[in-house]
Amino acid sequence: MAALEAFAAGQGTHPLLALMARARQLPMRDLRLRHYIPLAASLGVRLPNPVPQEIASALLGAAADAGAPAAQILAIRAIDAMPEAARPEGSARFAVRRVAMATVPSRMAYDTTEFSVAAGTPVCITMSNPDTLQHNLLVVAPRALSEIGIAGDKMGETAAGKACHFTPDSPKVLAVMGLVDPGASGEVWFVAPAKPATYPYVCTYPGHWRTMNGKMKVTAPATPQGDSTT
Ligand SMILES: [Cu+2]
Repeated sequence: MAALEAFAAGQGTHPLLALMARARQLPMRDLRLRHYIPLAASLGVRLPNPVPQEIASALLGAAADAGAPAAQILAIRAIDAMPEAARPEGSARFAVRRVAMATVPSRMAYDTTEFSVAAGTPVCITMSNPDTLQHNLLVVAPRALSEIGIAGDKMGETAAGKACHFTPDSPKVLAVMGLVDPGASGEVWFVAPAKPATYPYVCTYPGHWRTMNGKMKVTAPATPQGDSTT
């Protein structure tokens, strides 16, 4: 965080804008495999209140830009972290859908096996882990449950597997919650896909996927609200 602030000062910009510029350059693969945890930690960046116009415009632009998913999530989280009254005008459409779930002790399962969300909605899944084992949660492409589950199994309980949180290097992995220790909780932020379908979520810790999975049903986009032009 100190390095980020120093970098931003050198660029003559706010740390959040510097961070978004860096995030914009991250390929999706980096987002899946390496950078999701540092990005989450970066949310300690404090915004002035009221938010200067320059930052508000940058946030709204990035929040709508699915072409740069790391910067998009960063912007959505920054908006979400603001007090509601301080959020930039036009940010209501980035309201976050929160899904809270838990692991079921000794059952190799999530307590929530299905939820629905409208296409394009920002989602935050939190998972508490009262079990005695580590677990993770990956959101994957339609019909990719067994392919990704088997890829996780093949990593085995190795140091290399743990280092990447048992995240298979596949474009079918859409969002990653890293390993969550016993007694801890984790979270993952992503934007629900634009295409309505059933997207499985799964724990890829070797041996878990067959019972530890669920379905995210993405429905047609909600009709815009509060838009007087339609
Ligand atoms: Cu598991």
